[in-house]
Amino acid sequence: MIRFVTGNENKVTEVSEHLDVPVEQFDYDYVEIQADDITSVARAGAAESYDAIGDGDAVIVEDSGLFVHALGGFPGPYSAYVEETIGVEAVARLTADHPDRTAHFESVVAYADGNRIKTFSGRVDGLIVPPRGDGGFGYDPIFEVDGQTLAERTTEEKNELSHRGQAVERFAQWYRTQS
Ligand code: ITT
Repeated sequence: MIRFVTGNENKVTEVSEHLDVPVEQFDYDYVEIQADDITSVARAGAAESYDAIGDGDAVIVEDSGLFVHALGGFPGPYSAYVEETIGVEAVARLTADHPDRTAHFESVVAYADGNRIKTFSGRVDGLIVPPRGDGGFGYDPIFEVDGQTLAERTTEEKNELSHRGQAVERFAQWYRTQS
């Protein structure tokens, strides 16, 4: 059993489909520190969650963000805040007339067990487009890879190429060597 500290059920679905161990969602709202890189955010979140829950069981957290190249990497670590405030369609409109519509998603899974914190990252590159598709969550409808947005793919298809799929796969490979 892996304890995944997150308030985002979509993340739990994706991670559960990817791992061959059961995943338990733990809804603890850790502080997301202000940092330019999501690795620091994930590390701090895993350490805080492990200490706050306090029963000695290992935890993972996952932090992710969308980095739009024409906008200097915005919204990056602030992706959740920007989604909540202006919404994903507004982010697509910001680059609609820009010659460079490239962007990438990053994901970092951080594992903490009291002795150590380990991080595993993933990245997928794509293009910002007007929204298409009704699968996935968050920025999926405006992020296109190989002609399809992530919202036009099934969870399994998304996991095969996504930032989170890669980070979780790297975590899973390491985790299997631990028991
Ligand atoms: P936590 O409780 O795990 O923090 P969260 O939804 O707040 O859940 P983050 O802080 O990692 O997650 O914020 C990530 C933001 O990027 C948020 O707006 C997501 O909707 C978006 N995002 C992350 N991964 C995504 C993906 O695979 N597809 C689309 N949007 C994604």
